Amino acid sequence: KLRPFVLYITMLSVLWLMFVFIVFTLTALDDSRSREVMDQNVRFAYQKHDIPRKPVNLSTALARPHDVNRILPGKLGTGVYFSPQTDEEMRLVAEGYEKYAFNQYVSDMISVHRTLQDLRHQSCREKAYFQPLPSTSVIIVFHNEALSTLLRTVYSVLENTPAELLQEILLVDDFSSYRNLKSELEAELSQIGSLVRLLRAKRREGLIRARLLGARHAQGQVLTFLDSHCECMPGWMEPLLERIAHDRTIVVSPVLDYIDLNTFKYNFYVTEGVPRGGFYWTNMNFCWSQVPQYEWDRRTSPSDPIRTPTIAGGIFSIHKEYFEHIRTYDTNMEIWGGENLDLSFKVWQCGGSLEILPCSHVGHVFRGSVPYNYTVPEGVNVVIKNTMRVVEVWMDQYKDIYYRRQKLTKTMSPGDLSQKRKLRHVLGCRNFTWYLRNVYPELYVPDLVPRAYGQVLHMSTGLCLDATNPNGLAGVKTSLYYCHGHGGNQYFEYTRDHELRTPIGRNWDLCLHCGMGSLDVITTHCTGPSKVVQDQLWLYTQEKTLLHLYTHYCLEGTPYGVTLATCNGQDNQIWRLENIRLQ
Ligand code: LR7
Ligand code: MN
Repeated sequence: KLRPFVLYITMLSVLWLMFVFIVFTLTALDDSRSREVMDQNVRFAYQKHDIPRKPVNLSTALARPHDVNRILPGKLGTGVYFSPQTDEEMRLVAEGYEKYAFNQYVSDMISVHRTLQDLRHQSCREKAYFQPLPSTSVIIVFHNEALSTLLRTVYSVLENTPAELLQEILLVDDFSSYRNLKSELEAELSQIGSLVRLLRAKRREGLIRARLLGARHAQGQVLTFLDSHCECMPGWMEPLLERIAHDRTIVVSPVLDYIDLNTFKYNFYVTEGVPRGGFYWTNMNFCWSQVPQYEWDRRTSPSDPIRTPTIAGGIFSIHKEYFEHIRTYDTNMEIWGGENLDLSFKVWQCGGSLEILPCSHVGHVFRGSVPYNYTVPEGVNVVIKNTMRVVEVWMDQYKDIYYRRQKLTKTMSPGDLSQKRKLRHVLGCRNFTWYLRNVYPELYVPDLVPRAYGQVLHMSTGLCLDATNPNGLAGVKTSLYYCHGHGGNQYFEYTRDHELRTPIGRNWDLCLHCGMGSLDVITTHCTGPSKVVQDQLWLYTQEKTLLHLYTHYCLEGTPYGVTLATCNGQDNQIWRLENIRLQ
């Protein structure tokens, strides 16, 4: 009589055991997810204003918390599209932009440990680095940097650099004034240990002397400089060090991917799209330029270095002894600007070379403006002063191309240059003509002495020829406008080849042009004098008319614009060119 009962109990127990087993298995499967949640709550609480509070010691920092990326904002380099909902959020977002010129609020939401996907070409990921590589000190200077971007820079170095290659990270505080930055940074760094050292400038030194302060303390064989708002991709360091181990006169830069200043999305450059460095003749600023075909042809593999005429300046590696050999930086340069072209010209002209290494990637937060002033207390525009120190020492007679376009330089002094000039002599450096021919042959070189330059004044109206072309678009109609004297769209060079060229900032200029089938006078890309059709060539005559060589018509101005018309010797066809050097 008991039998059915025993059977019943047995069945129940079996069912119960199955149930327990299933629940247990499911829990085990779920373990990875629960660990993430634990990470979020215990190790890192990346809620607003909470980033630096969680202690992170070196072993956890080096352990690459990959799992954190799976659940947090901005994971793996994605962007955070945040729109503020409350007044308070709006205020905080605005304040972040104001203080840092990027979206600090969003940066604070993103883990300072976020890892990036290794998006590099397969040949880079598979490459083995044979040599015993030299060690490097990473030097990061900052002035009033946001804590989250600064820490993310530091951790991305710690978490993406093989320990045996990283001598130390030197943080140089260039006399920051923002409250709490000091104490909060110190609190965080005390958790990391002696691998990261913090140095402080006793007064505002500017980024150039601040970097030198770091360099003086560096113990690694190679110096690697980073801006204070960067993220390094896995494998970024080995290619840099390997290249320098091969030849210490090569100064190397990673590909600079851009981190969006609004969303902190990491944008990766594939090798075919990588730009290299150039410069603008107009203001002698650094610019990006296309890698020319001859350079693609010289290379045989996607991981080969790309030679570059200039580097952006903030992110590069250089052998410490070579840096000292070329006497480092010009210590008379202030705050920001100029040092990048100074180093670029010096390295090339004095026997070294510059390369971008496609297997090394570092992201940088590119900003439209900087949140600090370019003027020092004495009121000097430091960018122009620094730049004058560059063109005076390295550019020989080509400096005039810059000077004639920058009126401000006429009232300014570059300061004492004797040491710099001596250095060029002692190092036996080549001249700028050599640099242009051998390093940057595709660059258009403006006339050293053009026929005339400056404004083109229309006599009868007193107005000036104006390219009306802020974005440098080809084919925009030219007009007359009141003379503002600021150059820009009203600055023309009447070239040896009889073009009327206006530099638009980039290194391709626009030319005054009138083509077939229309009397509209436009500005468009210069085609050069070799072209058979002379639609961009003008003759400034004894009678002060501008004769269009293709049509044999004259440039005529009206209050409404400019056109071509049969030459008639009337006032509205008379123009005055400035700075006539050659008829
Ligand atoms: O007085 C200062 N003291 C500083 O320590 C002014 C700035 N700095 C720090 C600052 O916190 C930052 O870490 O110096 C670093 C560079 O300043 P940014 O980020 O305001 O400059 P940037 O990125 O606009 O400027 C580029 O050009 C500069 C010219 O002097 C430097 O060479 C920067 O290092 C350089 N940045 C890069 O090369 C990254 C790629 C940008 C491009 C193109
Ligand atoms: Mn920067």
